Amino acid sequence: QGKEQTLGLIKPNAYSKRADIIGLIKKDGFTIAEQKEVTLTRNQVENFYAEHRGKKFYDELCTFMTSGPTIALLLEKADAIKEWRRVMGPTSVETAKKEAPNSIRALYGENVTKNAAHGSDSPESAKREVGFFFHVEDTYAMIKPNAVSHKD
Ligand code: YYY
Ligand code: MG
Repeated sequence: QGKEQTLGLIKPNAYSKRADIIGLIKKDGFTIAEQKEVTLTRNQVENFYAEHRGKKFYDELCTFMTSGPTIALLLEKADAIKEWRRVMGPTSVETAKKEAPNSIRALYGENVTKNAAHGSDSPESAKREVGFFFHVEDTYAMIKPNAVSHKD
């Protein structure tokens, strides 16, 4: 069975728990092919979450996602897209705590917006979202790691 790739994010509210979350990811059998720490700009988040533009939670979501560092992970596993969404748990932390108490969102989420993690939801979104953060020469987003300063 061939491995599949998906894009995982550890969102700003869970940044301080990144070591624990990365431990769970490895325990669940994912390979972390690439990893990058970024603080997203408003424009980058608005592009990343463009499918949600106009929804009532969009502004709060974009503000939250720029509030601190995010860890982007290129995850590999058989059936990685579905597997990572299973490990993350439901979008709503309330639902996650009821239905998937060991999931990342149940353990590290605070509410439906500050829900600790992101995962691509289809092969098409995985391709787009992996390209958003990695293989920078191929993407319009031009997201750079925090550690690299282009002002020097
Ligand atoms: O793919 P997933 O992250 O599980 O949920 P989406 O429906 O794609 O929503 C993206 C993102 O938006 C979600 O992770 C939190 C936020 N959000 C929110 O703040 N309030 C909602 N009612 C729904 C989603
Ligand atoms: Mg989604």
